Amino acid sequence: MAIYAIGDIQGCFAPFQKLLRLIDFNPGKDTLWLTGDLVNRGPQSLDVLRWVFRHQDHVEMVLGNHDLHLLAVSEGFGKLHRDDTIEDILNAADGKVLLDWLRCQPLMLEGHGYAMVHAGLLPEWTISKALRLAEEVEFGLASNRYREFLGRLYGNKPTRWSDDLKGVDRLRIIVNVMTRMRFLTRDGEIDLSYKGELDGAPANLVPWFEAPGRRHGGTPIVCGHWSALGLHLDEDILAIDSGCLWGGSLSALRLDDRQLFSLPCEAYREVALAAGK
Ligand SMILES: [Mn+2]
Repeated sequence: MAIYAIGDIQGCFAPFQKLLRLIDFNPGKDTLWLTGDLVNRGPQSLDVLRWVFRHQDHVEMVLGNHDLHLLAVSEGFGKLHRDDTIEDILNAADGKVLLDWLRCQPLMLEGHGYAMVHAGLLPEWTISKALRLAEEVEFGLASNRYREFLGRLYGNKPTRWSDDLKGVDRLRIIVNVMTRMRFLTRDGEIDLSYKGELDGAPANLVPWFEAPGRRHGGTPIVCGHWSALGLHLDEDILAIDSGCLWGGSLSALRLDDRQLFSLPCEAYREVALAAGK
């Protein structure tokens, strides 16, 4: 019995299945933790979503920005981008069932001595506070007013957390931190513009997990979202989006002993796209 955390799959169904064979995943015994962004940009988003739905008793996941984008677009908010690959989900006969299930997945979770979130946490949030804030969003998404929430999801503001924030501003900043953030400015403002590597980042930016005054230490955080960062495994931060979609690799980290399993996905995207998948 083992727990494997797997980074952003983004519709790369074939490498995902190959990775499951590599780790000899046994759904009767093992559990998968998925860092979110199950869908989009890759060629087989619908297959990934169907697989995870079918194996939901053996999978725990957190929502990523692409998952939320899919939900928003499915309700008529936001718009499809040129390189989005989620239309087949929107058109599928079982699409509504899949999307209703996806909408009720958490934004953050904790267990077995670890926490997991798609992008990151603000330094001033403890793990228990962050879990409570995630619940506020989860409640909104699971309630019958979820369309109202999805319709006002997009936007980069507010850029600074305050306990006094209310309403949609409060929910939007929680979502932006947990599903989109990579950097903070040195004075603590959320920066959503720079998405590149650590080397070459503007001097006024600091990665969220190195921001001063962090109050969420002690519980290692599993996250994804930042393929340009690559694998970043240290005591407290386990960032495992190794860029499968971009010809990098898809990674599984066995949480019990931190054994890493990585599958090179070189040129996977080109091959899959050429095959019309
Ligand atoms: Mn993401």
